[in-house]
Amino acid sequence: MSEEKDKKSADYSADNIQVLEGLEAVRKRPAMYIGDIGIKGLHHLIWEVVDNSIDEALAGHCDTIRVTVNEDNSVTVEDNGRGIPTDMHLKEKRSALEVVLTVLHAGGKFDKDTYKVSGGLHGVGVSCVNALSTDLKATVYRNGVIVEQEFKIGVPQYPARQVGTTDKRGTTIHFLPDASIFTVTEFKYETIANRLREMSFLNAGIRITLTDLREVEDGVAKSDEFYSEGGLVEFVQYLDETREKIIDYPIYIESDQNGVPVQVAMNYNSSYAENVVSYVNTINTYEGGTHVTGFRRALTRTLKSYADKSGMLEKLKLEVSGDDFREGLTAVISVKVQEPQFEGQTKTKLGNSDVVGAVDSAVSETLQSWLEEHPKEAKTIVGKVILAAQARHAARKAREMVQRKSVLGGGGLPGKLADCANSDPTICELYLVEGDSAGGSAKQGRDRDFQAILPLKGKILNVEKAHEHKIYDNEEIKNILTALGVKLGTANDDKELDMTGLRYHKIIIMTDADIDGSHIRTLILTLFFRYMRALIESGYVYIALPPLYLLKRGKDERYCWTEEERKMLTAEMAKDGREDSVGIQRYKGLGEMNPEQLWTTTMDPNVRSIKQVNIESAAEADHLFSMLMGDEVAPRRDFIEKNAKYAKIDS
Ligand code: 0RA
Repeated sequence: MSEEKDKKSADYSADNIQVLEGLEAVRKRPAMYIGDIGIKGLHHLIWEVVDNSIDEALAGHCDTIRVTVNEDNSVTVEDNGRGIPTDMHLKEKRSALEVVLTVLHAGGKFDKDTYKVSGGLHGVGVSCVNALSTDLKATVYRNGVIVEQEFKIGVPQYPARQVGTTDKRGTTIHFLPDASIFTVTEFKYETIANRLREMSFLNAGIRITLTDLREVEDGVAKSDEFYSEGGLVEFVQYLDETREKIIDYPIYIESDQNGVPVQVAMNYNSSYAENVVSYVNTINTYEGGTHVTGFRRALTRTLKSYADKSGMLEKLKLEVSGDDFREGLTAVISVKVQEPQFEGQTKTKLGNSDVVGAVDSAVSETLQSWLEEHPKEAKTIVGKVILAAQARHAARKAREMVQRKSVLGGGGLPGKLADCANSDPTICELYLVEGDSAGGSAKQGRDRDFQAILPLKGKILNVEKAHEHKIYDNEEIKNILTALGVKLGTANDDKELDMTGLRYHKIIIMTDADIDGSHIRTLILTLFFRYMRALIESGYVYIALPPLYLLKRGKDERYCWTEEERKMLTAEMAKDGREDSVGIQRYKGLGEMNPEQLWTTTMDPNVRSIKQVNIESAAEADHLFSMLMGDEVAPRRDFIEKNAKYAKIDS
């Protein structure tokens, strides 16, 4: 390095080698940079590119971002920002554009003033996306000219070159993920849409559009536009769209405490669920952390002190707990932290201890004056807290009763459960089956070594509309709990589910392929989502996929799972093109299959396909469940009509 000036050309190649080594490291261990090489990591590429455009927007230079999924599953992200600088970077002997796209973590180094806080979980920059793409093209509109450069697996195909003039400004990044790196290469519209919607709420005033050129109908591509003027307040209104509000307008809190910008919007609804969604630097912190702790502390203390002063708690003979202040609460917390420390199993728990105080003081100050200025609403909230405390006591009694009974009953497995012989939970499966007749077929068809069957009679209780203590009156739910071997904690606190006694690591919901079946499936999923979320998060919950049709011609019998498959196979099996020579049986219910058929199509691990349920976005899942199961009928009907075949809750 001391002879730097004399060895320009040597430096140049040395720099190049360094760059190649950097990108090579990304290709060797992609998971270290983008989390994983599955569906999540694949989508992470989009977030990484969009984050750059969001940063440009937060710096005040860009208001529109367009994301397009192209027919070949490549993605184009366009913005109208200043454009990545394209001038020659003297020390590196290549354009700034090339540096940004090939040097790890180079993204922001030309622009030290920008407060970069979007993204940041991996925060690896667009060079990572470049390394993991077989083709990437950057087009920059800047200073009146258009400059472009193309790359293959991160390697420049030519130096940045001017290709025209323009009066536009902005950056366009087009990339095709490397199929030899990722286990999945198909982008999912809903996943992208959910994240972009979330982004638009978290960054008010930015217009983000999504277009899917893989899905074109009558010449029009599937498309959505996300734009929020009101930011977090609108986010809370969106989450509570289908719930009955008890306060007309969300409470909004914004402050900058010791360099930690804090934004909170919150409201109360008539439901029993707590729905607190939190973000750090626009990353969803599923596991919560210090910002959520600060919020809870301030909420409990401020409301408690107001309630005490109001005298409303005097007649209440019970103790009020923190949970009671959060029943029916919907809140979005968003903080920006310069050097976030992420902890927890999925690295989505904020660890920075100074954030507790920042959020606590922001929330307590604003909330206290809000309560004083809104006495009517304040009274409504305290009334709700009192009801919650009373219901919690009732629920605890009911829960203790149920748990005591199952202990006294000596193991006490439900009579309707056909258990399996094996007792190793890691290989055991529990099928939750709609109806006694299908349950009977499943019992006969199963492999009784590791497959257990629990038939469910009719519809289980809708837990979205019932208070916790009601669920202990419900036979079907009690059967599910005892069969599983889990113990519920309180509602609203998913941490407390006791899974130590869990008897099956695959819990497979098997319902008919009709509207009723999909309703029952959603009821069961709602129960898991609200009371046993840890089971979903651990990847233990699945949906069975029974076939829709059986095609027959002579001895040739084939099953189809989709309408498309039916058309294709019918054409294939048809003799001399005569499709009426193929017999079609449409399965309306599981009960129409005999045990053997049920085994070969839906239960045999070697051939069945089952969908694993996952929670991509807790906020989105909550919105979906409240919509499907809540009070307002119109959006639900709309949803069911659009998704008559499957409720899209899982991957
Ligand atoms: C470095 C410096 C400047 C802008 C950007 C990067 C930039 C990066 C991306 C990535 C996607 N869109 C982007 N837009 C801008 C600012 C340089 C200046 O002062 O003009």
